[in-house]
Amino acid sequence: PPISPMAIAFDAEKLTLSPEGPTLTRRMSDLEGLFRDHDAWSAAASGDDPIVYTVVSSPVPEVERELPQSITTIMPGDTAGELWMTKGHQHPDHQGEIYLALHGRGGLLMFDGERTEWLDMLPGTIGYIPPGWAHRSVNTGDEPYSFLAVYPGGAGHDYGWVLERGMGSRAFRAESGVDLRPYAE
Ligand code: PAN
Ligand code: ZN
Repeated sequence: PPISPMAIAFDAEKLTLSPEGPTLTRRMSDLEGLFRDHDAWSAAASGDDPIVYTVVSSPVPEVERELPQSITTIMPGDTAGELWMTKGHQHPDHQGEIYLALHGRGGLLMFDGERTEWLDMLPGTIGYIPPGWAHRSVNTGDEPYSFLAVYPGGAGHDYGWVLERGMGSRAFRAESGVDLRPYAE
């Protein structure tokens, strides 16, 4: 059954939602096949296996016609220079999505299978993900990067799409913040 209208308290300092739904934690070992340097990834995954990002959800369920939200926090870091990032996914039925940057510095990398787009995400930036664009978030700074996502409950997450096709570009640490390089290089 659909849930009732509700207020969700957002703490802008702690970046928490209350009430809160499930929290997802992704460690380095959950990110197999994503970083360019497989050996560096493998060493980190089998070593201290750091937390790379967390996703805190609101209680709104991920079902058709609902409009859930979540806050993703990506830790600062890089693996052989490649900035820490989310796995990235495509929505199977190509629904759009909205991100609002809350804290830190980040980027929103999008790929439609041919074209790549990069948006700098600073607190207050709304990043719009149009239908059919796979999306990955990257922490380009030296503190945690957090953003709110709002998406159709039936959107789903196709991670295989990104494993198969990549994201067009990869984001590496640079003095200016980020160096975007073609995926294959
Ligand atoms: C976001 C992402 C979240 C984690 O809520 O799911 O940032 O990224 P991955 O799902 O790629 O691991 C979203 O885009 N939802 O649709
Ligand atoms: Zn999404």
